[in-house]
Amino acid sequence: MAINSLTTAYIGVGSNLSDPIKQVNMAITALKTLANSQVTAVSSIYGSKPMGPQDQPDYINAVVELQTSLMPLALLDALQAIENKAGRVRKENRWGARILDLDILLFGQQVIDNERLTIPHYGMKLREFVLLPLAEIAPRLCLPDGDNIATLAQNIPDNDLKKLIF
Ligand code: A4P
Ligand code: MG
Repeated sequence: MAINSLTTAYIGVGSNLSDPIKQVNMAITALKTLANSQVTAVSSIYGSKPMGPQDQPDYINAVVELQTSLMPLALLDALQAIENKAGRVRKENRWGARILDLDILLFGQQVIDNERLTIPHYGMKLREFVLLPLAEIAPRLCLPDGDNIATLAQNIPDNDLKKLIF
């Protein structure tokens, strides 16, 4: 890949602690100032039921599209720095409550599987709170395996996902 070439990446944003709408908006603002990157689309803000343990608050979710010349691991480092700045404490409990979670859903059409990164994100096809916001901003997008986002979004139960802020 040529140096400085831009890749379109999609970031899943989620929060269910410490004023989640504020956390998601602050994360979107932070993404807008990310080095070597430009935000080109932001979904509506959605309210979603927790996937995983049910004894936790509902989530706020959104998806952001950006053009970036960062390499995937540099993008992950930058996202984790934003999570840490928001006060995220990493806990052992899988799928438990969190102040801010930033997942790289897609990085162009690249398929990546190493110790730190699995792209496409392993759960994205099964999550209404990822597919519906993603279909909102990129309906014609296809995954590296050829699946179309709009079709995946049409076929997933919405699990009471609600658009809160357009
Ligand atoms: N990692 C690997 N691939 C990626 C990727 N594509 N993007 C690694 C980001 N990180 C990736 O992440 C653990 C490690 O995953 C990172 O160090 C990175 O190297 P983490 O953010 O510390 O852990 P996590 O997010 O708690 O783990 P996990 O299992 O990925 O959680 P999920 O799958 O993100 O689920 N319900 C609703 N309604 N909405 C939500 O947003 N989120 C979760 C978290 C549970 N339930 C939810 C929601
Ligand atoms: Mg995560």
